[in-house]
Amino acid sequence: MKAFKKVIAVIMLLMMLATLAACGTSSDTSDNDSSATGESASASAKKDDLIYIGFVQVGAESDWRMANTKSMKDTFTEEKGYKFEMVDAQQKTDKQITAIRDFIQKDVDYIVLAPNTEAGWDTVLNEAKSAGIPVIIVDRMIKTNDDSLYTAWVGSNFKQEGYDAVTALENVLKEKGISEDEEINIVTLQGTMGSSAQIGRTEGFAEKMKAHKNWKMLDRQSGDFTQEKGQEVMESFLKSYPDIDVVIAENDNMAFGAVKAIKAAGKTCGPKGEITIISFDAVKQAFEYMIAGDIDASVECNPLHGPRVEEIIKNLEAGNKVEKISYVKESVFYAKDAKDLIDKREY
Ligand code: GYE
Repeated sequence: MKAFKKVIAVIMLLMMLATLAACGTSSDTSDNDSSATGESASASAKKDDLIYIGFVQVGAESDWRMANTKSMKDTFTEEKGYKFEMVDAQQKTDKQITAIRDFIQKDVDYIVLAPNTEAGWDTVLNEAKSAGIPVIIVDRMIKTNDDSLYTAWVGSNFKQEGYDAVTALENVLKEKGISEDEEINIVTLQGTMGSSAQIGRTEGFAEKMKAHKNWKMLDRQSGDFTQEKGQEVMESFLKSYPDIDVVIAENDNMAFGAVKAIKAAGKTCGPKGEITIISFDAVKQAFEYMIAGDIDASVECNPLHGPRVEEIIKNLEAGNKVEKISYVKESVFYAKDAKDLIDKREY
């Protein structure tokens, strides 16, 4: 793709120069004009050497997202040969679709898409395909029947993370000495509805919790992956349900909001508290909350995708085949280990 574009660019440049040379012979100001043209031609040739990447980001809703944006920006620098442009879609799928169309207009070399929600991508990705622009999907996934609409995807196995949250809760309850006959009342703060991270975590948790007859899901509502909304939803849960034992927060930031709501309601949480909190992401601040004794465990979700996407692009540039789907390896962290691990956390 890149090579083809370069050939076109060189042909166009040669045609331009030929036209200008022809003009130059019949113009009085030929010297000035041709030297000026020579300069801008070499400058644009240099710019053409950069690999132009259009990154369509979800938003800035969480610590995870900020770390993800930083990883992309730190990776795709001009020194390393990239022209990088990012659109923050403020958690709006339609803004992302518009951003893709803009990048097609700008004729970028690659579109990197972190889709907000899974549905509705076929039309715009077909447009990218017709324009010959490869699309690399990162983090969340899209739902499509046409695999040719994207070149590769890299991200987390969100369903596995849901399973891991069940294991984490089993371990925490055991640690707290709670038996399998006690009824455990659970509420879930869900992520953005229709996003892969929400769907996988909700489904994974629901599937594995069936093994525990004493676990009861009282309610599930979306806090849209933000601290503010997480807090709001938790406040309403606390009003509706006086006997919550466990909060599953589908990301750390909503868990931070939940901690605030729980404390404001005069209740306690964490390893020594009344309400157990299990969250997802395991960002650095979650380790601080675990050390403070407010969160019990966090299921890791790694946001450092910049180098992974770069690897894919380098391979494509070299004409190598790339993996269509690659998952990142992740684990679970518990409050009791947080102090020893916090300094090693990269995000
Ligand atoms: O868990 C959350 C963020 O898609 C994995 O999005 C990502 C999720 C992450 O807002 O914090």
